[in-house]
Amino acid sequence: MRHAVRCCIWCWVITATLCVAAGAATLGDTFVVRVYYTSGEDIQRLVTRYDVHEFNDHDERCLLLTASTGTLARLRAEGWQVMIDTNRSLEFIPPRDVFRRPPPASVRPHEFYGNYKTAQEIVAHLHALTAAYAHIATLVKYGEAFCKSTGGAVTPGGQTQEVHDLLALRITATNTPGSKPVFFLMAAIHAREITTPELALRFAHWLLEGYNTDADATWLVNEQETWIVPLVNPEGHWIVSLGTQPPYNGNPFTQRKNAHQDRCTAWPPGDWAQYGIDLNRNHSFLWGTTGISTAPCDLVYCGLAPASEPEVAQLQQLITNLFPDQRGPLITDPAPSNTTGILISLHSYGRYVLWPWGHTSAPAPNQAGLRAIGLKLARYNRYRAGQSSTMLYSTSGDSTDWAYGELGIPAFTFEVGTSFMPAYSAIDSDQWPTNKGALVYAAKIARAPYVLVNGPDALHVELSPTPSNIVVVQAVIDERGSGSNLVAGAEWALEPFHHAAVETYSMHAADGAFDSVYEPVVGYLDSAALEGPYTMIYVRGRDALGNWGPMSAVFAGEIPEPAVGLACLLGLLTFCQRRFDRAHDLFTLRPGQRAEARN
Ligand code: 0X9
Ligand code: ZN
Repeated sequence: MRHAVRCCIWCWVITATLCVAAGAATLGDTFVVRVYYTSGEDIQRLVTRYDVHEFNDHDERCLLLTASTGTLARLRAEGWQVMIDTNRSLEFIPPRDVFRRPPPASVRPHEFYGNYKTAQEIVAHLHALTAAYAHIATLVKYGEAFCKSTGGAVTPGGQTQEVHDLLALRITATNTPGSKPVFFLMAAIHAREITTPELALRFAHWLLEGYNTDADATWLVNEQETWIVPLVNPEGHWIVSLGTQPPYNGNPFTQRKNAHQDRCTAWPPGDWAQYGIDLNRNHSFLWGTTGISTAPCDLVYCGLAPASEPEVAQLQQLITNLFPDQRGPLITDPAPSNTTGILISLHSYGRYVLWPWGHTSAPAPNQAGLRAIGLKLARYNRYRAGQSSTMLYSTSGDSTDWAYGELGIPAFTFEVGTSFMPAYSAIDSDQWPTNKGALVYAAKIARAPYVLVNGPDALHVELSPTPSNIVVVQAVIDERGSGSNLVAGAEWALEPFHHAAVETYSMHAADGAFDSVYEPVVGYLDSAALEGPYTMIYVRGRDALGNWGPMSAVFAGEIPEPAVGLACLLGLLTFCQRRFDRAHDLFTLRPGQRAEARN
């Protein structure tokens, strides 16, 4: 009964929406449909046979699928309860006049579907970045994609497949010695998830342009290595953009897999059948065990063998070279709490943060740590967070199960956005601002993710001048996303806290007592200390359990002019007069040397 009512409401909503939408856009022959399930087996059946989106409505108990009219008929014939989701269908199929117009010959050839970069353009962009930032960025060829490594190919439509190297951008200041923690960011293992390479490139820009202008970007480049693979599946990306080119002149093709024509001749790539191997089912950890298909045209075809595809084999090799193996051989072995390094694989869509295991609903041996990090990342992007198998569906051979299962790397899938191919403007209006904080946070905890996630964040680090030679260091220590214990302390230093023999200086609660989960803190330093080789001030906070969180920094030169500084100072002085007085007693200031705390 409840169902019948819901059905009628749906019919009404669909009809009404269709009428309202008629002026703006019309549905084509591809829809986004809701398919209702009753059991976990239903989910797995749908996932392995249809083009299921990264969406699982646990309340309504339905999945979203892309379906052509033929697929729709087939679903219904198989007895599934299916509803067309009109709004999502319209979103999925953009207005013809905007995107389906054949590009005039004068249009920049390296963009498609608005301003999305073609594979060639992404390669050119990477070369340009490494040329402009040669002191901190290098482009690493870590292999060749399938068609390049096998001598090329022609599509069933007669076009010569564009072939590609596999490229990674390594960002680090090479003049800081020693082995460094690694943050590995990969994107577009699924070709049609075309906002993800753009997000990876925006993170690269943030680091490179921020070097020497943003204090946090600067220490991340100095102290760590960031590896960015914006196009894990470059030849698949070329197929996607081919849909917008002559003779097709339509929407991008929804190619998900690589360009390996393994016993499938389906063309053009559809939601129901396309050639290629699903690279996110091809990794060698428990390959081929669940959530896969062995039919070559299926969307989740796992290939003939573990890591059979060079895109996967070479990626696994690259990651293995960068990270130590930190997990034992047994499926139940946890990685140690001081595990170093972190990996994020960007997918679309659904607004999820997901962690291993993906192959089983059993918790991973590091479930508590993975969950703590996942929830923290989701605090930044406000996505829903959960174990990938239970939040969505089970898969095997995905990148994050491999990275965690094989090497113990805390590895996360982000499902960004609300459709595969939104208007290009959605990247800068939504996806990048939404995810930037989460990516920066992941980078900041890369040294010891399971440890640092337990401590509070250090936010809003600022310096203010005083009438004397004392500079006030201010910050906010925020424990709310890290276990919500009380903040119990904070400290600043002129070097990163992990440096040997670093001198650290205590900070005080601005309101006089550490008695909250969110504490503005202040410290004091001798401005003479800033005339030395030190260019940044680092701050970190500690909770009542003794957990230190990741550090944040400010440039020593970022002391506001007195006019602004005085305004700040007036507020500060009334706020923490007693602390300020006490500070004079606590510090011995020696011109030209660093301030030393006596406590
Ligand atoms: O199915 C996938 O490979 C990922 N979703 S997508 O829609 N982008 O294709 C999800 C991988 C996460 N793992 C599990 N859900 N087990
Ligand atoms: Zn994906």
